[in-house]
Order: sequence, then structure tokens, then C-alpha cells
Amino acid sequence: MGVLNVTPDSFSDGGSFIAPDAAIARAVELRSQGADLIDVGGESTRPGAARVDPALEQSRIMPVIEAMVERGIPVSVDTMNSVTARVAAKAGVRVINDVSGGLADPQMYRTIAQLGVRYIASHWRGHSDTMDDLTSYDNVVTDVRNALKGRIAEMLVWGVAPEQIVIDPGLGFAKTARHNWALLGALGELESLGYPVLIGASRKRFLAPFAPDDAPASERDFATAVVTALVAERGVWGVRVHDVASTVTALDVWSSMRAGGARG
Ligand code: PMM
Repeated sequence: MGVLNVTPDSFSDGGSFIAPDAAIARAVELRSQGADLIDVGGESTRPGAARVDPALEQSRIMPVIEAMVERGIPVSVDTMNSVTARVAAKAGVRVINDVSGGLADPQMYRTIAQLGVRYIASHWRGHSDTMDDLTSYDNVVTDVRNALKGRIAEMLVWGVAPEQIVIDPGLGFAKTARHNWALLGALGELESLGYPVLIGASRKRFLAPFAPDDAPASERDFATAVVTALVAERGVWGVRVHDVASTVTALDVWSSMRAGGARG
């Protein structure tokens, strides 16, 4: 899944793709580099970010989404708003990616059930202006697993079908570096819930120690690609990344090694 943030303020690509033409060109590029899905977002979730009105969010993303659908590019929409999910689905989007896992909008599960689209639900504890104060866990792996299990139970009550659901530990959302590593190191715990898992590690702060001091976030792509190969080995459904080319290379290396092992 390639990231396309149509925002002025996302932490690593904010401002680069706010003009629809630039965003559409980027979508075409990510697709040609091998992304199976392009995740379009109009609201930044970087730590400290302020909320964006759904009308503004839609005015940013909809021209881009319509152009992508017209070109046959598979789109997911990164939104916490059920109204935006509905508008996007009407335009042909088949995947809704909700970093709040449904907690930001009480209408989300009903909407997803009605739309019948794929729904990616992340573990989340609060909006970006508070999330860095919400990092207290008894055991992060057990707590995130139980929280996601609770979200899934509620989705099913609202009529969301199991086949619609993908889960995500929400790396960096109310989590320290230690928490992110604990979750990546225990992916089996999340997979044991029985749903596909998506991982969004790309360029996040916990990968900064693997790049030079004060290097831009794009220098975390190498570490991101390593995470991609390692979580692929663990059987995850997808990875959400900014630099599709390096992740595709990592996956090519991983699959060549697997195929070699199978041939003996
Ligand atoms: N992270 C960000 C945004 N959307 N969606 C999912 N499913 N998982 C994530 O980890 C995730 C996400 C924040 O990163 P960005 O600001 O660079 O897009």
C-alpha cells in the first residue's frame, strides 16, 4: 500500500501533493512502482496535528480519488470520518483505512456495514493532540490485542462481515518506540485473532536511530524496507509505505529466498 497524503502538514510528505495534479502524478508513479493499493488521506495524523473538517478533507481528496478511479488505480481512503468514507465509496473506493479503528466516529461501523467495503481498523487511543500522553500499558501486546478484539466484536454487532475486516496495531499511535518493537516482535499474537494484519511502520520516529542524526524522514526508507521483509515473513496481509520502490525490492528478495527454499 503506497501512501499519498494530500495534506499540507503530514510529517514526511506534507505539502508535496496538495495540488491535485501533483497528487495524481504521484499516484500513477506509486502504482507503476508496484503498489497494489494507494492510500489517499486528507487529514494529517502526525503527533500534535489538529482535526480537519470533513468538508475540507473531502475537497482535498475527492478530485484525486476520482481521477485515480477513472484510471483504474486501486484506492483506499485514510479517514476517520464516516461521511468521507461514504462519499469515497460512492466514487468507487473499495477500502476504508481508519486509524481510529472506529472510535473517532460513532457512525463508522454502521456505514462500513452498509457500504460492504474492506475496512482497516487500527489500534488507537485518542486524537493526535493527546496520543503521546496515552502511552501507559500493562502489557502493550496483550492490551492492543484485547482492544482490537473488542473493536472487532463491536463491528460484528453492527453488521460488518468478517471478510471486510483488516486489523493494524497502529504503530506510533499512543505508542513509544519500545511499544512498537514489542508489537512487531509479537505479531503472532495479533494474527491469532484470525484477521488479516496491516503494518504501518514507514518512516516513523522509532526508525530514526537507523538513519544519521537529524536526517530527513525519507532516510528511514531503508529501515522501513527491512521491516517490510521481516513482517512479510510473518505472513502479514500488507504494509503501508511511503517509498514503494524499496519495499518492492525487499519483497522481491524475500520471495526469491522463499522460492529458493521451496526448490531446495
Ligand atoms: N499511519 C499513519 C497514517 N495512516 N494507516 C494505517 N492503517 N496504519 C498506520 O500505521 C498509519 C495509517 C501515519 O503516517 P503518515 O502521516 O506518514 O501517513
